[in-house]
Amino acid sequence: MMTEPRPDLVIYGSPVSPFVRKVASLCLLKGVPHEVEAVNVFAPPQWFTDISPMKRIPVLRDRSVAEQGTAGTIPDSSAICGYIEKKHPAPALYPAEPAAYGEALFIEEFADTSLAVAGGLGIFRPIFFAVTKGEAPDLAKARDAWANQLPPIFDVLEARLSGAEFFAGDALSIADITVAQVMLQIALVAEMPLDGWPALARHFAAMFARPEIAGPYSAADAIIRKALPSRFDLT
Ligand SMILES: N[C@@H](CCC(=O)N[C@@H](CS)C(=O)NCC(=O)O)C(=O)O
Repeated sequence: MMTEPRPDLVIYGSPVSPFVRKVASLCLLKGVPHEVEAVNVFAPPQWFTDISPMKRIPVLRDRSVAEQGTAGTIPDSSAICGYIEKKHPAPALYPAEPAAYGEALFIEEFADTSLAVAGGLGIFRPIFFAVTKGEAPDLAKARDAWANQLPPIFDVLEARLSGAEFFAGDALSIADITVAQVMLQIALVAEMPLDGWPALARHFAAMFARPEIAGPYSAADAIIRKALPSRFDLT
């Protein structure tokens, strides 16, 4: 029987992390072979602590550089995606034009920080972490985040899309991938009515229709649905 060669790129983490899924989507869109190797970031083995200075997932290993130790490893999804773009330039997932490039990096950062804090710490964790501990989900906290923290963030995204299909440079980029995977962190545990943000709603649906976005999300969904069969209505 033929076996697939071992891919050079290993993403350490879990598809439950939006930042792991962001890197996986970038690899899929570029057709770059990769694998996701499970690491529990809340009880990490020593070898992982050694390569993750911020104690976070994901960390990338490029086995073509080194198979162990710090050499050949890169922490942080943004650094990882920049590395993969340089190593596998086609198809380009960062705009070439300077202003569009700057906008793409800003939207990536905005999604990684503001959106991820509101959606991850405000909604995903109070629901899912509670359920995995056998506690009742903190729906009051999640509802407050949905009602008060997310709308100003969605307003920024809606305004910067300004009706376009993509966030930067009229083409799919790291900005679209990141926004989609971080928004999907909310969708793992809650309904996502985006009626007040039509361009963002269209963008979200179009991104989810892509197998390179939906595939990593399905891997997370399979894990979440075991503990939480259905999603909550936060309205
Ligand atoms: N800016 C980092 C964020 C990574 C991050 O926050 N990962 C979370 C999982 S989604 C984590 O590892 N958290 C561990 C912790 O909070 O202790 C990136 O883009 O990679």
